Amino acid sequence: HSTVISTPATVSRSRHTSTFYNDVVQGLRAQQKYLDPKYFYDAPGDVLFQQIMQCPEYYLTACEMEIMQEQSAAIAAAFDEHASDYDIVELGAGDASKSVHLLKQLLDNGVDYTYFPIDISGNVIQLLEDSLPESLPGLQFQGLQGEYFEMLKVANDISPKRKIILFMGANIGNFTPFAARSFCQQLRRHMHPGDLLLTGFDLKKHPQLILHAYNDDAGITREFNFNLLRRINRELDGNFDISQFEHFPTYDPQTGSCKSYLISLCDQQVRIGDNVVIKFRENEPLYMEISQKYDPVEIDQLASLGGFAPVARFSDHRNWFSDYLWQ
Ligand code: AVI
Repeated sequence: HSTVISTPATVSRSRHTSTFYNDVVQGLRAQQKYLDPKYFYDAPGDVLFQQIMQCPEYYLTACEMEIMQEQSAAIAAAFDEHASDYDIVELGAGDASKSVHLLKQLLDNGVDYTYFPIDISGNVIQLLEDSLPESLPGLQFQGLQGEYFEMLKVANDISPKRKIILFMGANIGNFTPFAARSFCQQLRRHMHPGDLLLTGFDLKKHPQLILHAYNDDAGITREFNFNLLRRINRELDGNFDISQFEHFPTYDPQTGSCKSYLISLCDQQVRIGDNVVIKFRENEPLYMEISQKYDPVEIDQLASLGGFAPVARFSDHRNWFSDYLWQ
């Protein structure tokens, strides 16, 4: 089983760009200004996120890497206990540097599966197409660029097998708890009986550790946030003056909500294209991202509200991060 299927399904650029424009304008015109963090991930944003994952303060990647490196055999065994004849679908695959350990374990076990990495970034899918044949010789895979549910349908059209869905890297934390619940419910509606979900959660821990992870000393997370303003300047003909905004990450240990804002440093006007002018007051926040932290009780509640039943949990040695297997 060494066929490589390598034509990515693409979403047309013009449609993508106009959705970007509409979302940006809607967010900036709102009473409480916000941007959708999914737009962080253009080519420069992908590079910055890679650098964040290397930051000593950003413990999440190391924790999940440890789980994948040391517990892939146990995870694969749990897959086989609860599913048979399956493919692997990864939502928000990124560079797949963590899942690659699990994928290798499954290959070593002789599991006959196709890997469907889904990512919003065409750039990421292209990188995977280039790197996977080398890092995992013999892997059957099909990169899918686009929105998760749309592309999950495509994967199900291509292969009738059961799907084990990977949603790792605390991506679920980029939804509010309310939105995470409706995401789980929606995802479950796109899944079939016998499908499984492996999803990563960053756990509540000392607030300072969490805040520091989103405020690294080298300032890469700050650049990551600024890059979205730069992207608006580049792609939507905006004129954000980055020097007039300050990166302001927060963490509330009670709710577990880690939120990032950009604070306007003065009264200013920002133009987007020819038709839109946005006014910022001095000290007005622009809400950029939530990275929600959970405790195990909240995770079990989310599973049951989303229509799932937890079947296994894999944690790093400090218990800072958990990957949960749900059915
Ligand atoms: C992708 N996601 C899980 C990251 C997080 O931790 O919320 C994105 C990120 N934002 C700032 N640093 C990392």
